[in-house]
Order: sequence, then structure tokens, then C-alpha cells
Amino acid sequence: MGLGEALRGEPQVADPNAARAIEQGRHHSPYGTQKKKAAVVPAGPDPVLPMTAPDLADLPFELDGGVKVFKLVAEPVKRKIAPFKTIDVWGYNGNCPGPSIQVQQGDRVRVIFENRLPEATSIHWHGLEVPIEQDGVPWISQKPIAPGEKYTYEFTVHQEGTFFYHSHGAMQEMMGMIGFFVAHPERSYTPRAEHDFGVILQEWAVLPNNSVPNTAAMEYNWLTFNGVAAPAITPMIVRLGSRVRLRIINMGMDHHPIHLHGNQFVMTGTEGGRAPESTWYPMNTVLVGVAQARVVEFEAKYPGSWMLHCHLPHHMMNSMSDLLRDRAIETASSTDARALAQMETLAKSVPFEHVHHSPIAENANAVPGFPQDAFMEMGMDDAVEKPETFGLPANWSAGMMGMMTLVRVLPEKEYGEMMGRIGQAKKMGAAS
Ligand SMILES: [Cu+2]
Repeated sequence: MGLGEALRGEPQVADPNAARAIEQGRHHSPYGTQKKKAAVVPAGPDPVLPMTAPDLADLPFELDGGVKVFKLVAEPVKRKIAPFKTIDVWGYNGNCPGPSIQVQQGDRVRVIFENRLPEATSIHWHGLEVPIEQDGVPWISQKPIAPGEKYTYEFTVHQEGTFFYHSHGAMQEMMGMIGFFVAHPERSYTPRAEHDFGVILQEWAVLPNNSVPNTAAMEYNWLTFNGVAAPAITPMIVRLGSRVRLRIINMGMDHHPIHLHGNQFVMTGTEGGRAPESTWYPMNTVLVGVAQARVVEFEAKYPGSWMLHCHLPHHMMNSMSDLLRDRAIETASSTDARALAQMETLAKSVPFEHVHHSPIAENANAVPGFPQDAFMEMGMDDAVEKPETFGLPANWSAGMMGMMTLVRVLPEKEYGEMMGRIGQAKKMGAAS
């Protein structure tokens, strides 16, 4: 039977036992090549440290005779990327980016996939070494999954590391169809981290008064971490003295140099898995190219709210519609206090995106080159308030835009109180 005939047939699910035998043969562990032994359940806490991706959901699974079964649905989604901006995108299970799939190295995984999009799609398991019929490339390894159709993917995850799942249509990717696929190692990485965070980098071209990203555009005005633009991105909360892991993945059109203030980190992994310790060297900016994953780790030695952001200047701002329209900005002979009051009023009555923050000169509009910075800043502390922002200085949100968040390193007592606050909010959210 030729490939064409095979593709016209029913969705093919490889014989799970045959696949398992083949895949165990090539199982590779970052800790050596010894054969996988029967799992020994260690006494004490679970050695797997789950990844937390702020503002993203996790995809739950059910067990079917030792196989982890996930249900993934591709569908149109409305995503609120800022308090005043909701966009129409495509994603999975009501989320964009899609919910995170987290498994353990060695797991057998089944993904029951349903296409509720108006066009065909498929899922590619980016970086995972799966049998060819599970690779998710339309016409090459499978028939495109038609609107309304279901398809089952199944494979054994013999790797550890930070992978993705995404549509294999370039324009569907740019509509947001991507999610984390994290394979936790059989044994905890060393040194052990206490916090493990995930960030998905995306960029969007959404013209003023539009809600649909222009996927043919090559310039972007909205830049997001996990589908949210600063200051609406939920800060990462870490305990002073702990080791922190950040997994950053990029499935967009741009490369992003991600910079952490006030700390040095080492790159401990890529989209190919854990990197040997001998390759680690100090840095504080890591370039995350398209289709890449970068995993960095650092010791949170210094208390404070440290910025983590893309350092491309245009990626540190929200909708650049001011630059596309005329640049008229109200000049203010006003004091800073008045500017702040004005900002507050506008922030509460969103859809204003920009208003100057610091005082500007009477003749500002007459100066060639103006504005450069004045238009960018708008505080909206109230609009983006959540437990994780508790205790930040007033007007903290004015300087937060685009791909930007805070890593808040809190001493033991404050950390405990913060965790209590977050737990309480979750409980109330679940009850309501
Ligand atoms: Cu960037």
C-alpha cells in the first residue's frame, strides 16, 4: 500500500506494544544509558517539580492502564491580552496559548484530539522523538484532520526536557496554536530547583479597533508572555535563597533576548533537553530564537522585584498605534501630580492605551523626534491587581509593557504571607 492510500485510510494508531518496545530501545537518560528499572516509589515528597506557567492552565489527564490520556480540542478562543484589549485567536481547550501538557520521562501518552476549527489542522510534537506516523505533518505523516474530526496520537516519551505542541500550519501558529509539552526527568535535576516557571513568547499584529491578529503582518504591536501583555502578566513569586528554573519557548516570527535584572543565570537546557553542567556559563540575557526552548536557572539571592523582559525596544511596549497614527499628545505644563491624576482617570476608563506620565515641555510637539518615551507610560495598578501584585509600589504598572514581568524574591515571612494570599484567592475563585 502506497503512502497515498495509507493517508486515505483511517487514522493510524501504531500498535502501542510494538512502539513501546522500539522506543525503549532508544531511551536515553541525561544520567547515563543504564536500562530503565521498574519505578521505585521514593519515600517522602514527589521528586517531580511541576512547572508553573503564569496565566496558563494545565491540561489534566486520566490514566488508562498506565497510559496518560489527554483530551485536546483546537478551537477559536477570545484572549484578554490587556485590561482593555481582547483579541480573537485560535488555541486549545478555551486557552491561548494552549494548556500545558506535563508528563514524566518514560510515560506512555495518548492525546485524543478534536478539531473544532473551520479548517483542517494537525498537531506536531516539537522536539519529541516520536514514530513518523505521530509527527503531525499534514500529507507527509498523516491526513489533515478535517473540521469536526477526531484523531488519536499516541507515543512513549523517552526524553526529558522542554518541548512544545503546535499546529503544523504556519498561519495557525501565528493565530496562537501552541502549548508547552514538558517531560520531567526520571530523577530530579541537580542542583534541585524549588521553583519552575514557564513562559511562551508570542507576538501579534492587531490594528486599532480590530480584534483579529493579522497573521500576514511582519511587524507587531502586541507582545505577550503566556498570552498576556504587561502589566497584566502575573508576577512570579519565589522564596529568597531558592533556586529558580525558567523555561522559555518561542513559536513566533521574532527572536527575543530575554533579560533578567539583578541576577546571573546559567542556561541548563534547550529544546533538545538538559545541557551538561560543563556547558553552563554566567549570563543574564538569553536569546530565545524561533522554535527554540531555553531553560535557565539562578539562585534567588537578592530580595526585590526583578524585571524579566524581552530587551528588544519595540517588545517593551504595548500597542504602538500612536506611532501609526499622528503623534499628537497633549502637552502639559502640569505638575507630575496632575499628570498622575490624569493617568489614573484614563486608566480607569480604558480603552486609552497611552498618556504621558512624566511632565513634558510646553513646546514638546514642536521638537523633532518627540515623542519617544512620553507616550508610553500609563499606570493601571487597579486594573491589573491580583494577589501576586500585593505590596508593589504605587504606579508600578506604569513602566511595565509588552514582554515584561517581575520575579518577586520574597524573604521567608513575606513569601509565606504571599502564598497564603494566593491560596486564599484560588479558594475563593474555585468557590465562586
Ligand atoms: Cu522580543
